[in-house]
Amino acid sequence: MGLLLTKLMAVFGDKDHKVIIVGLDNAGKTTILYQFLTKETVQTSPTIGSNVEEISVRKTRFLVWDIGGQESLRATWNSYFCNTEIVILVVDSTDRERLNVTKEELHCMLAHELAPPHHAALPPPPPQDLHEAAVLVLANKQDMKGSMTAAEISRSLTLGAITARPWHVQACCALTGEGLPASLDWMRSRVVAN
Ligand SMILES: Nc1nc2c(ncn2[C@@H]2O[C@H](COP(=O)(O)OP(=O)(O)OP(=O)(O)O)[C@@H](O)[C@H]2O)c(=O)[nH]1
Ligand SMILES: [Mg+2]
Repeated sequence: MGLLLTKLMAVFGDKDHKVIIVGLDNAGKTTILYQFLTKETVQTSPTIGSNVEEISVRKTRFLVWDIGGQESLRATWNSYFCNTEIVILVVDSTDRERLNVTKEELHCMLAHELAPPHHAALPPPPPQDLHEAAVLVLANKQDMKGSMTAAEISRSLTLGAITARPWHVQACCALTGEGLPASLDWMRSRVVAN
């Protein structure tokens, strides 16, 4: 009943759905955030901290957090997990050398558990981890020669091992926006009743 109500509220557009965008530095996260928002390519610099924007997809509103991916910032990702419905993992499809690091970050993130403090007299607080989040992997930079395909990335990240939640891989190019409308459609399909 709770889930049905959530989905109905999403149809009528009165709830923001929280999304976080993670991935290694230089993957294209900020470029994707602003392509989602403006359908244009923006000049970016490495993100220190995060950017947040509200994106509407046919009356469904997403509050999208783009988090810096430099090594020193990755330990802060878990402070954004609370109430997240969708995790977007952006991969630079030309960065074969660091795909293993991305894989470790992904599986570590999904296994993260943090029991929030709970007072017996109060209703349970919202989950602080990603147990209820769906995962969208964006195989970005498909315009670059020699980029890995979405299927290769899916295999290398062992996405098949994720059985407890919905996940999807989408090839894209943040410079042209190719693949991003399909990504937004998938995100919307996760939070809105069909
Ligand atoms: N060729 C190509 N370049 C891209 C694409 N997407 C992003 N870039 C470039 O990759 C570089 C890094 O992009 P950002 O969006 O700043 O990367 P980020 O993931 O936000 O990086 P951090 O903020 O450091 O975590 C920029 O020079 C972008 O123009 C793409 O699809 N193709
Ligand atoms: Mg950035």
